[in-house]
Amino acid sequence: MATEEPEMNSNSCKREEDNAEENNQEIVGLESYIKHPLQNRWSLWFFKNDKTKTWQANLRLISKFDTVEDFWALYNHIQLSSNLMSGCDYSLFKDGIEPMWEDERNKRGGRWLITLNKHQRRYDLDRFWLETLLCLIGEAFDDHSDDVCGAVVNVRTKGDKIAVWTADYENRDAVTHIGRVYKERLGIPVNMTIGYQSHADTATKSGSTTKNKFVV
Ligand code: MGP
Repeated sequence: MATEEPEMNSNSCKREEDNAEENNQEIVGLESYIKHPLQNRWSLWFFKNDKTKTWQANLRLISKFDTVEDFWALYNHIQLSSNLMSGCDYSLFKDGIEPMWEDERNKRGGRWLITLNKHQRRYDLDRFWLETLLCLIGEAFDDHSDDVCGAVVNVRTKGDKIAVWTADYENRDAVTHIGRVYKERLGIPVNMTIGYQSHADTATKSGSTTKNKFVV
């Protein structure tokens, strides 16, 4: 009996090995066709400035995605921001949030704004926007990623803009953490500051600038 035990064990080990091998094959098999899920579903919007229409009527939903693969399929299918006509925007927002100040999830919020000079369209616009998209879909802001609503790129002759929109300008910790991480991810030098403005201030501004609630 005592001699049978190791044999039984080695048999059962063998069987476990076989199972593990089969399971591994199964995992490798599944890996190759299951898409990699994102934490959130995202909507990509496009804005084209048709002056005969209202601002809201110029806004169009392009598509939604919730996997890494579908993100790249969409990204590779559409024009780079630098190829868009002036006056156009892309917006990427969490599913269910419309890319406008009025949305319930935006109306108490604000944005970290990156203003680009004219030379930066050529060198920075597309890589900054892609990095912004990756920050969003990759939930780069740790515990504060829930405060992120979306991001917008405005293509404008006077200078392009990119912004990350957050839910509540009173959430100081979330806003400043998001700003610090975002600035670092874009590789903006420490001696250059970026500002955060509330949508309420932006929507009611009278001059060309809106006062910053925070800077990093
Ligand atoms: P814009 O497109 O964000 O910036 O806002 P742009 O074109 O650089 O203009 P500037 O004013 O920042 O120099 C342009 C205009 O679009 C605003 O003045 C609003 O009339 C309208 N608009 C922009 N946004 C983001 C909204 C919004 O969320 N809701 C509504 N109702 N109008 C908006």
